Amino acid sequence: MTAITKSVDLDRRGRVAVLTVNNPPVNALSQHVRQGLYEGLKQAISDSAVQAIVIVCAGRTFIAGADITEFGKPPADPSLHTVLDIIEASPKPVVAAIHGTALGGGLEVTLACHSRVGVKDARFGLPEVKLGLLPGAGGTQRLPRVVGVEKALSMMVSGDPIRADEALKAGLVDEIVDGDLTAAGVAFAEKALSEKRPLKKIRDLDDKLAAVRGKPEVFANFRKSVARQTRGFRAPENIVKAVEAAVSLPFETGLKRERELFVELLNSPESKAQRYFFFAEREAAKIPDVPPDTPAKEIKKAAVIGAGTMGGGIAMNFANVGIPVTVVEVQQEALDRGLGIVRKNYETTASRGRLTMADVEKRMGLIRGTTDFNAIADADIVIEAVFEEMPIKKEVFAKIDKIAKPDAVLATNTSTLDVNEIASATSRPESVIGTHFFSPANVMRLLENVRGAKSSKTAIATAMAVGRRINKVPVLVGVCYGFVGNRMLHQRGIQAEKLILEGALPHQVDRVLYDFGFPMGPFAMGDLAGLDVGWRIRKGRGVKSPVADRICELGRFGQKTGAGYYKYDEKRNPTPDPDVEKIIVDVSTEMGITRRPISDEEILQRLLYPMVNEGAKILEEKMALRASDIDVIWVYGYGWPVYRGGPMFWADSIGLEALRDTMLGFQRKTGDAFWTPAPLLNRLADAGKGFLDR
Ligand code: 3H9
Repeated sequence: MTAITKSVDLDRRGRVAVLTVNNPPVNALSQHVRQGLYEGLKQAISDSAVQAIVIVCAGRTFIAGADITEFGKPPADPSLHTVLDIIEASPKPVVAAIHGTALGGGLEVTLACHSRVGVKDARFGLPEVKLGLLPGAGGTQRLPRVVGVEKALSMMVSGDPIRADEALKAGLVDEIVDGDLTAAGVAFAEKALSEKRPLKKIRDLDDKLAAVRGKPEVFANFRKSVARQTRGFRAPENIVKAVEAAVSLPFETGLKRERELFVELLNSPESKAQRYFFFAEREAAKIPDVPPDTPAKEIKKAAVIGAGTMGGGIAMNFANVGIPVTVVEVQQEALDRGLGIVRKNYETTASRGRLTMADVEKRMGLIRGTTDFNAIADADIVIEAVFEEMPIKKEVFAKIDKIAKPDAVLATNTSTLDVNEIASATSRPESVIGTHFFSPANVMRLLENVRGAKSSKTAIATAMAVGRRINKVPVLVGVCYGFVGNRMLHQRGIQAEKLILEGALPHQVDRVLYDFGFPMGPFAMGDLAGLDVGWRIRKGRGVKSPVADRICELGRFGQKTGAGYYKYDEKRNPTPDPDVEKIIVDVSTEMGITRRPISDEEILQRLLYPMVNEGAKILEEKMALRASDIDVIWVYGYGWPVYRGGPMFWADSIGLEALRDTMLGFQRKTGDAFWTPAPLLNRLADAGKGFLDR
């Protein structure tokens, strides 16, 4: 065995050379990997004793793509293109032997090879779109030649990998193998040699492209089918353009076009934000004082207290990953209703073809409903999801304390209450932690794990691990009103209300946020969630919100009553309502406010800058570990467009000085202390720094 570089070895098995990449954790194509592959191939090609070459990877996966940390730095030779050229031009067959995930540049390496074999649980994908990029090493030109234009478009625009059986069917792999992968790759190469198979270069294939040549409607239909989910993103359109080039241009010219489109994306703000977010998401898993080796409790059984909308949704998360879960309710009727909704949710998913009825039954079989509180006794984690009222929560926790296993993690799904006070109702506050799920809890990816003053490291490690296990993105936050997400949302809400009183209308405010990239604005969101919830809370607290209160007094609770801030037709399509406009104008008049036209720019600044300012306070109070955690919360919990990174990244891209000065301008105009910049914002603005380079 010869070490070509620190990450690539060359070995020989009879007449077959084996190049092994070993660049943990995911065998990304760092410079030394490219160098190793290039030099290794050169040696193997010039070695007369070698007749075929196998490329295989050590560790947990095949090459998972280009090394993302190299983007934005000066390019270092050899380029990936140079490596692919030498593979494809090799006079000796090159076979890729694949396990784990062949992703991005990794899959592109295999597409330059003459054959591909993979183990049965391997996955194949071009996920560059998730980084705001396109496959820039021939992927947009080669993949359609193998799997056809429509499949290639769908793989590249979704970025989702396909399984080995699907890859085999699509012609993306030649054979599924088992046993020792290197041996299987060598055996395949031997077979190719003994059968004297001609070298198959994907660049020479044309039949799948010819099938759509002169049919622009294929692309038009595809664009239409993805328009909604790709709104605001730049990469999907460039991917489609690159595939159009594959169909209409010779291979080499197509590659050049791919390059242009790739470079355009690489330099785009959208891709910079998405690449930042890739690492932000992974960073959120890291907690400085709870290192990865902290023992986490293995969750074999879970229990959820409360079968309401949240409780049912939380239980589904466990059942979805095969963890038995007990749901406890006080009344049989409420339990039946809650579990009935869970079943209906699963059946709806099945009716859309995303689950089989057997899956539905299997999952329902993992959810056990009971009115007997003692049934939580064998649960490794107990999650309370009852009414958001402190006395009730404390009563429930006192009860849990008496029954739950001594080492169980006790979690509360509170969204507003003090986790420390809840924990004080137990004899083991170290086992208590907040797990703030977002509605619908079975769908939304965000999980705010709330660290109480006494939460143990094991409780934290367990909440983070179980969050990942149930396919959430857990982010650790501290105890404060609204935690991180809702605390910032509240600031936005205050301004939304002021804006409509000063002269804007709900649909203008909503449109500005929709155009920014949110799925909807605050008024449409209120109508969706139900305006009665906030109304009831306000009445309980003796707080007023003149416009919202008047709308609710008319029985307009939002979508469910066919009217709220908007009117809805039977398909729940909204239209602005003159009656609401009249209410708003009346309230303005009663309050002595002279309405004025408000620009979209002012609306955006007044909605989002206060969120950033609150984010600065949250950071200073250490309620979030880092600015990027806040961004993760906003992207996964509130639909902040990922191509704008998140509020803190976005603020940095505007410049904190400009942002702060705009806030001061609003303060001068209104005299409102609301606009006082947070001390951290001031300090960073003065120092010319951003939240992310603190
Ligand atoms: C591309 O290929 C462009 C080309 O078309 C051509 C250009 C010319 N680079 O996710 P994990 C790190 S674009 C550098 O927790 P998992 C990651 O940050 C690329 N680092 O593991 C983390 O570090 P840390 C196309 C990378 O098992 C550690 O590895 N490819 C890269 O849950 C473990 O990651 C992609 O977009 C990378 N490419 O999931 C694939 N990938 O431990 C991106 C990961 O310090 N990667 N790291 O926090 C993934 O989707 C997942 O990492 C993967 C493993 C599925 C592979």
